[in-house]
Amino acid sequence: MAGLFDLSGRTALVTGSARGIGYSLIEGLAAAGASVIVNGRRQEAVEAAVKKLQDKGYRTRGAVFDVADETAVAAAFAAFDRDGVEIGILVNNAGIQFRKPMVELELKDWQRVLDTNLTAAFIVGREAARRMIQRGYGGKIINIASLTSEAARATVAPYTAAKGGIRMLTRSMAAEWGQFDIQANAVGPGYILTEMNTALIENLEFDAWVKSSNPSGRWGKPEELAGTVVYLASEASSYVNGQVIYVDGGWLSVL
Ligand code: GCO
Repeated sequence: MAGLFDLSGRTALVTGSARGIGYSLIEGLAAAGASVIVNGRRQEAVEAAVKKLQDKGYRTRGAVFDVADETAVAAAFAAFDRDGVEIGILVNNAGIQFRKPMVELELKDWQRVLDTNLTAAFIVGREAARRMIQRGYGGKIINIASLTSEAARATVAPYTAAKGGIRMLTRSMAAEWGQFDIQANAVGPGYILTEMNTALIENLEFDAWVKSSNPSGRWGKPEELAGTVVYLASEASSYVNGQVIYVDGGWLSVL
C-alpha cells in the first residue's frame, strides 16, 4: 500500500510555491519522492525556496515566470522541453486575494484576481496537458480551490468567482482529459494560517468567527493540505476525477 503514494521518478510543478500553501505542498510532494519545480514571479524568493528544499536533500529546480502571462508560460514549458523535464504532476496553486466591496471595486483589480486565480490554471494546465497527452502515459492535475468555491463571503467577490470557476474548470479538465489517463481534481482549503490571511488572523472578531463556525474550532495549517495533494498526485487516486476535496476542518459540512 505504501508504494501507492510513492511519487519517485515523477516531476511536479507547483505554481506559486515559493511561500505559503504552495511551499507546503511542494515540500510534501518532494517528501513523497517527486522531483519538484518551484515557481514564482520573484527570482530571489524562488531561489530561496529551491535552496531550502535542496538543503533537505530534495531534487529541486526553480522556474521564474508569471503564470497569468501566456507567452511566459509557453517559454517556461519550452525550456522544460529543452531540458528533457517531463511534468507529470501539475499543481495550480498560484493565487492572490483582494478584499473590497464590489461597488468600490475597479475592473483592473477584478481582472487581476481572475487572471491569476483562474485563467492561469487554464493557461498552465493547457501547456501541461498538451505534453501529457503527447507522451501518452497520463498525468495528474491538481487545482487549488477554496471554501469560496462553494460559499461566498462579502468583500472577496473576484476571489470567490475565480475559485468557483476553478471548481468547474477542474470538471472540464476531467471531461476532456480523462480519456488520456489524466486525472484532474482540486483541493479546497478552509481558513489556513498563511501570509495571505494575516489581516484576518490578526482581526479578533474574524479569528473568533473562524473558530466558532468550524467543527475543528481552529484555523488549518498549510502542512495539513500536503497529504491530500500527495494522494491526488499518486496512483492511489487513479480512478478519482473531477472532484474537489475540501480540507476545511468540516466547515462546509455544518450549518
Ligand atoms: C478570505 C480568505 C479566504 C481564504 C480561503 C478560504 O478573505 O475570506 O482569504 O478566501 O483564504 O480561500 O477557503
